[in-house]
Amino acid sequence: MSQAAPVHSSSNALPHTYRAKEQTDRRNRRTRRFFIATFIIMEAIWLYQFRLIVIGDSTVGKSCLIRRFTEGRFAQVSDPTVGVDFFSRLVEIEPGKRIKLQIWDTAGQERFRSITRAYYRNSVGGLLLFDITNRRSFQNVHEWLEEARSHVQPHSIVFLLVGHKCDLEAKRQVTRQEAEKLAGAYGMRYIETSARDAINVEHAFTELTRDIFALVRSGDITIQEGWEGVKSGFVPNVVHSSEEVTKSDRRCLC
Ligand SMILES: Nc1nc2c(ncn2[C@@H]2O[C@H](COP(=O)(O)OP(=O)(O)OP(=O)(O)O)[C@@H](O)[C@H]2O)c(=O)[nH]1
Ligand SMILES: [Mg+2]
Repeated sequence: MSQAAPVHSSSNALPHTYRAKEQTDRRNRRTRRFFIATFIIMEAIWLYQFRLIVIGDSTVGKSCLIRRFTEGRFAQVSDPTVGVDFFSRLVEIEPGKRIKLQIWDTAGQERFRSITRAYYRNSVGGLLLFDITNRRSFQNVHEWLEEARSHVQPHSIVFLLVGHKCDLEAKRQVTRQEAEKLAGAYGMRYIETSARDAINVEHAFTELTRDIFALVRSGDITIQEGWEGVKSGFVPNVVHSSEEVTKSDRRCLC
């Protein structure tokens, strides 16, 4: 009687080198998914999203300040902003507490005013810039504030007054004292910054974010349907792979 031929499972029947390659590919795919998922989680978790607006005369340095904050670089030559530009960055205001900032960079030129006006209403905070070497830009601060206040109704914006280009001390036309006095009269903080030398750039955005966060925490600013100023955080619930991150649901951490 002839002996039955041994039965191999299909995977056992595969040549050894092919099986090894398949295992390596599987492992690589798993590792890649893990890193993508981890990256997305790192990027995705924030407590709140705040919308900020940056205003002030043309050439005071709004775009350069925002670029220094979001991209970490300074461009000596900067084209005037046309209408509105959009930037975004996460900031950690306390260990483990991250806020996503949506920053609207507006054109200072008068001819774009009808466009930029539309962005006040959905902003919870803003930087009001003047150039410390340009007295006229300081005198126009009042006009900018009036413009913002009249278009933000029924909400209000938490502003920070910023004296920009503080690296140009020799050309200064506005003293720190008078700028602090004006800020005090408006109930704002005052900070001097330089995008060129990266002075106080992080500080300006972080302080403003902290001030808004304190108002949200105390209930003075609330999340409202149909208003983009403050949105609640995004936290993935269960994460096993990059695909599941995109499907995860949103919940408020307030
Ligand atoms: N020395 C110095 N120059 C700066 C600084 N920030 C901006 N500038 C210069 O100021 C000029 C205008 O900068 P922008 O950022 O384009 O000005 P802006 O306020 O966005 O102007 P608009 O878009 O027209 O409203 C550019 O030549 C910049 O190089 C700074 O911190 N120090
Ligand atoms: Mg600009």
